[in-house]
Amino acid sequence: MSKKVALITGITGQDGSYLAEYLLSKGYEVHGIKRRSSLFNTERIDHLYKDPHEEKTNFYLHYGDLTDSLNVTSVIQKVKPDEIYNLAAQSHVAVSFEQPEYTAQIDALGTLRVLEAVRLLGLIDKTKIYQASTSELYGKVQAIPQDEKTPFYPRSPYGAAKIYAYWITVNYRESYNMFACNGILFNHESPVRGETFVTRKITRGLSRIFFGLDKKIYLGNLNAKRDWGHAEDFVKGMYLILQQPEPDDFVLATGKTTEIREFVRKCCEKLGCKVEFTGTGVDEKGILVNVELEMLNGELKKIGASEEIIQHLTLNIKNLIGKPIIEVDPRYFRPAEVDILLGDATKAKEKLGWEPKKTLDDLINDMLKYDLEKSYRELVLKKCGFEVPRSCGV
Ligand code: NDP
Ligand code: GDR
Repeated sequence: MSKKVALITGITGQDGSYLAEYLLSKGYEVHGIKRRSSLFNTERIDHLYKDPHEEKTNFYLHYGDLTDSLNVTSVIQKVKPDEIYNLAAQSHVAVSFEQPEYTAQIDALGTLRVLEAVRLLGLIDKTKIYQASTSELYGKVQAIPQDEKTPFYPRSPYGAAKIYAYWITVNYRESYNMFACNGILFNHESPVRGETFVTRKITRGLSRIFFGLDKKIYLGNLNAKRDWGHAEDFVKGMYLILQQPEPDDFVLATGKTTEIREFVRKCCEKLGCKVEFTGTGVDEKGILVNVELEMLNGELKKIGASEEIIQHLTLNIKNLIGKPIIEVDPRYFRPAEVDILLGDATKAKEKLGWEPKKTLDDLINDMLKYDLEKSYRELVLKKCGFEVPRSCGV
């Protein structure tokens, strides 16, 4: 049997990189669309690349952009994929308030361009399409928990663009008999989550603070609650959605929700530290009130941190007792907020046999291990006289 061919838009993003790795492990030939940029933007997938001059590869990249219909059509014509995973998006909710039109161009019309290309190229009977829909569609939630039947009420230009993408996917399925499906995915994170999303901002920020590289993390709304899973589990669900006999839409979620404040507390506990929140609204602060060195040691060993990291942290963290390490900055408040998301993935469990394997604890362990190692490397460079500048993107 010839190998299956997949095309992933957004392959350089968090989900694209996990999905590419997963499909390659299943023997797929994987093609991805990457944007031209003035600096390399393939850090998350570099480990998958093989120089075709030197060895055989199943992994190919094509320049492209979802704003460019001709380009989308010509890549699909060249690749003739069995499966398209449309993951490309301006995916940051807060940024969508600053760039609403651009967000609609990619997240709404970009999806239309993919669907229409498949139709115009006569690939309807060959190519299955996965659309990256989102729990942001529920926005101002109409029921708790949310499942496939819960009405949508988006609260951002991102959510509004994604609702168009959701319905145009359903419409192409019903109008043209296309195998086009929505995965309505609740938040999922990983060590390679973008650094401006709240979980990564916290694990990265705490790691830098605990090595003495930063003093504080500035956050927005600490009251929001999210249903956080691990990207590694969620991309397996995307794959399963396209392996069903009939096209359909599925919620993927963990069924547990956690407040932002609680996520901070949990991360600190993993490092033997206790954080107490005092004040309200913009005056709220998270103060590091206690460190249990034995616990710090034990927890770090559990997550697999190296001896050097444990030694450095043991020395540093004591100096932080009594210091405010979290502060609220209203700059991160959104014009409209999604207060709570909590998904019910019963349909995915029953029909796809999909269930998340990694817990929130596992997720935090993975993220902290990665970020502690990254911060330690930065500290070592600093000690050798090489300053590592802070990114201005955060
Ligand atoms: P990321 O932001 O990490 O990745 C987005 C990808 O889209 C990147 O590869 C990015 O390229 C690419 N992209 C952005 N704009 C364009 C464009 N104009 N043309 C082509 N490619 C573009 O997102 P995630 O991996 O977290 O999410 C994947 C998808 O799933 C997105 O559609 C997101 O909206 C959706 N989603 C995500 C959830 C989550 O919790 N992660 C939950 C539910 C839905 P570059 O690297 O060059 O910026
Ligand atoms: P979200 O993720 O908006 O749910 O979208 P994000 O991590 O950006 O925000 C989650 C919640 O945390 C609050 N928050 C902050 N958020 C950010 N980014 N930075 C902060 O400093 C901060 N402080 C508090 C937010 O207000 C929000 O309530 C993600 C994206 O991956 C989308 O593409 C995807 O569709 C949804 O998840 C499901």
